This record gives sequence, C-alpha cells and structure tokens, in this order.
Amino acid sequence: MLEHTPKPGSALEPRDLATAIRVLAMDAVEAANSGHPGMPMGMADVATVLFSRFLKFDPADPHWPDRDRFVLSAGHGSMLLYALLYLTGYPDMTLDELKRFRQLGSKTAGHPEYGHATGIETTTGPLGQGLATAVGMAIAERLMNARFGDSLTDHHTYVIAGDGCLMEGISHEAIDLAGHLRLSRLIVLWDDNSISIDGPTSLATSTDQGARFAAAGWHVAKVDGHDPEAVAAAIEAAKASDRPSLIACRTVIGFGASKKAGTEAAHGAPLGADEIAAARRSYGWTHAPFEIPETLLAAWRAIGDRGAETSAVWGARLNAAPKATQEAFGAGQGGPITAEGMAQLASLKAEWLSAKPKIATRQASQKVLDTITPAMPRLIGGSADLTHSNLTRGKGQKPVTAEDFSGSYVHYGVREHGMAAAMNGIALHGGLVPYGGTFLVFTDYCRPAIRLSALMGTHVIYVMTHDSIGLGEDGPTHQPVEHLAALRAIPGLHVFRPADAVETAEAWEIALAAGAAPSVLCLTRQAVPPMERAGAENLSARGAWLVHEPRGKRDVTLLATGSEVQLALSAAQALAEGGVAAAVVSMPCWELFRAQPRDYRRAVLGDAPRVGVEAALRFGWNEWLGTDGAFVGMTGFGASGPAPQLYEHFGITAKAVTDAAKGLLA
Ligand SMILES: Cc1ncc(C[n+]2csc(CCOP(=O)(O)OP(=O)(O)O)c2C)c(N)n1
Repeated sequence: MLEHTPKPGSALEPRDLATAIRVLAMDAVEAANSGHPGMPMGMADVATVLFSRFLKFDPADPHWPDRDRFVLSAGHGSMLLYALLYLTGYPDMTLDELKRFRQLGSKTAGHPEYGHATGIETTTGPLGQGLATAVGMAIAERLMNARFGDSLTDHHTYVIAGDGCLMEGISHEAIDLAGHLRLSRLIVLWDDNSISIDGPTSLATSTDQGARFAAAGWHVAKVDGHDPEAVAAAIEAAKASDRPSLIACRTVIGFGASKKAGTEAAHGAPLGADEIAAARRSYGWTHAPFEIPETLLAAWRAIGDRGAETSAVWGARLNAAPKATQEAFGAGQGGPITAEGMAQLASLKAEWLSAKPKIATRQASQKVLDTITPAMPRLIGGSADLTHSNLTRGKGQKPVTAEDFSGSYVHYGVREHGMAAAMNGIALHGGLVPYGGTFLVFTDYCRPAIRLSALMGTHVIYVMTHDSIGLGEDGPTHQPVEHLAALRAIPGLHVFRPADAVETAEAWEIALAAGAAPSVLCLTRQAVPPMERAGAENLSARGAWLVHEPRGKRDVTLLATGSEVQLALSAAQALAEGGVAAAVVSMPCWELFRAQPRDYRRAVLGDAPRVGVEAALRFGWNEWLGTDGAFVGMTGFGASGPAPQLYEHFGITAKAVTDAAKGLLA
C-alpha cells in the first residue's frame, strides 16, 4: 500500500502522481452521477509517464505551435484529460470545473470538445475520430517541418486509443495512411484492456492488432501499462523508430476498484460509494473527494511548468529567424492564406467576368487551384483517389510522399473518411489549410468527420464534384439526391453549389477566407453557361442574389442552385414571352443567405409565388418555398444514362419550370 500524504520534500513515485488522476476521475464521475471512470483509472499510469517524462507542452502557452499534440481518442475517458489539465496547471481547468463535470456550461463536457477548454487538441466523442484526426496532425507536423525545418517544427503527436477506436472502420483508413506516409512522429498508446461496453472484447473481435498495425508498416510494442519504466522504455523506442508506433499497453479497466476492476461494470457508470472506498483503500488514499495533497499537486504543477522554458527557447528561435520566415510561419499577420493568392483569384474572376467561359464548375475549380496554389504553399490539397475527376490538383502541386513532405498534394487513397478526419487534423494543427475531394455522393463516407469539422469549426474545404444526375452514366449509386439536404442540415457548415465559373471563384474566395468554418463546394461534372452580372461584387457572399429581375412587378420568383439556374433563366424567358414576369434567383449558399439582413432577403425572395429548381430532393426547400410553392427536382433515386436524357427523363427542364410557374398562377 502506498502512503499518499507525502512529507514535504519526500520523493513522489509515478504511482502517486497517477493516483491523483484516478481519484479525481472517480470523484468527478460520482459527483456527476454520470461518466466513465474505468478508462482513466486504467490508463493513469501510462498518461503519467507520457505527461511527466515526454510530452512537450506549456499550460501557460497552450497554443505554442511546436508543442506535442495529445489526442484522447478514447474520449469517453475524458476525466483522464480534465484531471491532467487541472493537475498540470491549465488556468481555465480549475477544481471547480472538475466538480462540475458534465454539467451545463462547465468546461468539462461529457466528451472533450475542441475549443471548450484550452489544452484539448480535438474532440473525440465518435470513437476512432481522434486517432484519424491525429494522423492529420502528424501529417501537418511533417509538412510544416519540410517548410520551416527542425528549429521551428519538431514535435510528436501522441494518442490514447481504446479497443473501440481500433474496432471502428475509420481506424483502418487512418492506420493504413499513417503507415504509408511513415509518420514516425505519431505514437499511439492503446489501452489494451480487453473490455468494452458489452463485456470482454472477445465477444466481438479476434483481431491481432499488433499484426494488423505491423502489416500497415507500423512499429509495434507491447507493455504492461501499469509498469511505468516499461511504458517509458516503449515510448523511447517509439520515438527512435522511423515509423509510426503502436504501443499496446496492457491495463486493467477500473484499476483499484475491488469488484468492478477488470470488468465492463467499470466502463461507463459511477462506481458507487463502496467501490470507491475500496479503491481509495487499495491506493492508500485517505483524502476527501477532490482533495489533492499540496505536495502532490505541487509535483504535478512542476511538471506543467517545465514546458515554459522549452516554449520560450522556441519563441526566441522564431524571433531570431528572418522576418520573412516569421511571417511565413504564420506568427505574423500573413497566415496560410496569402494576399498574393487572393489577388490572383480576384484577377481570375475578373477575367471570367469578361470572357464568360462555359465550363463545368469542377473545371472552374481546377483553374482556381492552378492559379492560387503556387502562391499558397500551405494550402494542402488532396483527393480520395479521384484527382482526375475532382480536378483538385493545381498545376505544379507536388505529391506528399513518405520521403518528401515539401509537396502540397496528398493522395489520400480510397479513404474518404480517413481523408476528412486527416483534414480536420491538418487544420487543427495550425499553419495549414487543407482541401480535399471526392464525389458528392461519398460525403456519406466521410460525414462523421464533416460533422466534426462543423462542430469544431475547422478551416477545411471539401471539394465535392459530380453533384447531381448531371454526372450521367455512372448511375444512381453515384448520383446524389439527398446529400445537399443532408449537408445543409449540419449546423455551421457552408454548403456552396455554384452555378457558373464566377460563382465557383467566389465560393473559393469565401471558403478560403472563412477562418474557423468548414465549407463544402458542390461542383458539376457537366459544363454550365455563364450568368450575366452587373458588377464584380462577390454576390455569392450574399448567399443568394437576383440573376434576373423583370421590369415592374414580378409574378413569380424562380429559385435555383448550380446547374439548374440556367433552366430557371430559360424558363423566365419563356414565361416573359407569355406575359409572365419571372425573377430568377441563384442561391449558391443557403447558410450565407440566412445571415443576410431581412430587407435584403425580402428583396431577393419577393412576395410573388415561388418555384424551386434543384436536381435533388425537395427536402429543406420549404424554407424558401413554403408548402404552397412548387418544386422541380428529384423525387427518388436517379438512373444510369447520358445526362441530357436523365434531365428529360426526370422532368427537370425549362419547360417543367415554366409549367410549374404557370400552375401556381392559374
Ligand atoms: C462511433 C461510436 N460508437 C459508439 C460509441 C459509444 N461508446 C462509447 S465507449 C464505447 C466502448 C469503447 O470501448 P473501449 O474503447 O474498449 O473503452 P473502455 O471500455 O476500455 O473504456 C462505445 C461503444 C461512441 N462513442 N462512438
């Protein structure tokens, strides 16, 4: 039994430090009457070794760019992280916050949410996301290292992942990608406790995880997770490896609880007074709930304070670097989106305003990238193996490889989910802005990570092409019909569906400048004609704008997005010939339109009856149309065939729009 009221000046053992985490986790879960005590109790020894001997961090400068990243992928064990943030001295993680674990308005949310408290590198509620996001962080570290050298970027990404993280499909994509890129700065500490919610993991998996990681090119080690020296030696070896590392840490879930330790009963519920008392006895802990003896707290605080010197030395190195390097690093006002790149984008738009090209919006996007990527070396592109379809690789962009991270284009492979999570990680790491493509229909394959982009407010740009039945022959499996609605349902996400080249350039302009907000660019495979405009204002920034307004009072308003705006314009012409005055509105981004002043929205929408046109389901459109408005679009899945025939077949034509308008006026 260990004595936990150490005399002043007496040396503390790693186990003493770990006990502080364990009791705080038990106490907070008990106070909240909700939460997961087992994982923090099991992994406290491993976390103590990591934080006390390896992790480069500074609670007083939590955003210091060259800090190590720590990702708690097993996010249900959030009390492990909150306890560590408190013990090491992050100013906003107070004891009171621990006492208010899981309460409304506290910093100690059920799962650690990015931005909710300092020191939380990412949100990891949906299992596996943390691990996959960490892969992006480790990619970002190498990208920044290739650009700025060891003196400014030289850190590790550590992950604590559980059995659940490794069972999730996304882990496969993440592990595979990390192994391929030989991300040697990525070290995963697996809480190998053989328990998940339903019981022993043997109920559901027989995988040899070590062999699985090794097959993907990882360095693999196995240790007793309650032996600090063994854990430390394994981390040393991992740091020395030229590959990403998995350290399987054998642990006992709920370590110290008398009956519940080693069982699923310790996973996700308060332990109860008896078990807590027994655990306290087994630790030799005699203190009241939430009470940490001063010497123990001081020892932890000293660990937290250690980073100050390292971060100061780093700061001095940055200050000593040439001004241009400092600015390029992002320490100045420059940031990753350069003024030069934005100016070139503005020139491209100006060129299109006069040349009026009739091209697919994916092609317009390609030209945007050709134009801006040379001037924005920290815009990191990629595609999930659809580069030639998504047109996401800018002229001159070099691929990122295991040997050379100076490029700016990642071949993510056929791993949409892994790509989206990695992009979150790249964005969260800082200094870089990622964009990546796949077909719009496959946003389903990365939706959980897109949702987290929105929840975390990451600056990620999704380039989703082949945005409707307009993609043609690949057929209904590839033709999105519900995806626009599904994406628009995610709070905080900007969903763009530009109608021509200029709107595409504008969408890029907005997405690049968006800062803490993700964007999805939904782009056509097929060519679309240019719209007429009066000036050069970025009208897409208004979310919706009047492409055509009849003289005098309007009889009907036709609202459309993307490739269907041209149908609305043709319909307006036909209606005018029949004496019906129709206004046409392009709506490239609903979210931005909602944010416009009421007068602007009213002026655009008008009072006349409305027809919506979009080659997708009506779901969501009633916000603009009411239930009385008409809609021309899809009512079910698409079909395989040439695009023009599909538009005829599904009745998405100028004539259908004209008829719908007339129907409303009859
Ligand atoms: C995607 C996803 N599915 C399900 C859950 C619910 N869930 C939370 S923890 C957990 C079990 C995790 O087991 P393990 O990683 O072994 O954690 P331990 O029991 O060791 O704490 C599950 C299914 C979740 N958070 N995310």
